[in-house]
Amino acid sequence: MRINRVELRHVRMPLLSPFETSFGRETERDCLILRLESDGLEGWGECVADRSPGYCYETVETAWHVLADFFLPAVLGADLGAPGDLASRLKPFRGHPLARAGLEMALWDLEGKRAGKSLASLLGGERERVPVGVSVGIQPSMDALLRTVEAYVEEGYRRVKLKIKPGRDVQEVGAVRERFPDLPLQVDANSAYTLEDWPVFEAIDDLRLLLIEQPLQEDDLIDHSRLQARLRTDVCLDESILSRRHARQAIEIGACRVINIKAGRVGGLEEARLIHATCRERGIPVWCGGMLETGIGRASNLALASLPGFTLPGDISATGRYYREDIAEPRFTLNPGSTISVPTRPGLGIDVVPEALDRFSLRRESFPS
Ligand code: NPQ
Ligand code: MG
Repeated sequence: MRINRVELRHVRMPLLSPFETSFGRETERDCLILRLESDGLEGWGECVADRSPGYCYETVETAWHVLADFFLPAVLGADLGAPGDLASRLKPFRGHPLARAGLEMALWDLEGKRAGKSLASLLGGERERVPVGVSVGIQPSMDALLRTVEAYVEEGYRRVKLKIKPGRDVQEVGAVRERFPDLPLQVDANSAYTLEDWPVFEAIDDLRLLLIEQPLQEDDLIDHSRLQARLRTDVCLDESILSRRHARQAIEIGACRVINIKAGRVGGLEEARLIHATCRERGIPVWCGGMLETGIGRASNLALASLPGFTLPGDISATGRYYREDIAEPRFTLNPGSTISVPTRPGLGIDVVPEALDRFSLRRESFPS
């Protein structure tokens, strides 16, 4: 597979409603979209870096820089093997997993189109539909929170994740649990707590949650293992797990009993698949996280979540959860039973809508120019 040309775009899409987490409140979602050309085929990729380094240190600007100046020159004109071999080609470069993963996604799309196989089948997926849930941001009031959760439950979501932060936790989650006694419920702190906050965890531990996601700092497996030892509720790691080694070590020291897998965070689908295998061998359930993806990244998430070890519902909501208009078709909708169907056409199995993509593009550049 020889890459003849790459087009890079900075895209900004308005969110249907603001999304607030422990690291901030967003009304628009930025990302980078890559279009690769290889022997008359095009491959699409999404780099899930955001405008600000809130979820992780990368931003659309750092990803643009690293792709334009280092990663793209390393692949342009070269004869590439399988998409998973990108790692060896990018070996001279450190870090920037979101930028890596965006490029790798486009290679997987190309590979699927070349082979006439869906991304799910290339990765070893086994499910036609995957169970999904919805991630609910921090709301302006208790009333708004209960109404928002109720609306998603009425829409058919059967697993709800609540974002929490210090001061907006026990009362909020307790009220949702009281109102929806049997709803599969989980929380995500995005690293906002320390072990000093033990009383919060002790209270939350009584609320029959599916899991508590990333309560402590991302570089702190040790305190996560101390916390997990004191909790009945499963700790799930997100930001802390950047590679299969992190996954293995976190499991070995009891830092978590569940892992959230995001291809972006771990540098691509190949590493995601390896983490899935590591967890499966050890009986650790995994689920597919979300980064407010466009239809391109959402299609990739659905393919990944079709692998057999993804036994918990993913943060892969319907397109309409986030966007009025998307840059790819068809839109993803919720099936009865809180599932979304995995694309079956070759590659990612979606079509990018050029007019929509142009309208949301703030900047574009072709390589080689
Ligand atoms: C998480 N995702 O699991 C992330 C957090 C996240 C669906 O909860 C812009 C605005 C980009 C908010 C990327 C979900 C974001 C964002 C990630 C939130 O931790
Ligand atoms: Mg998370």
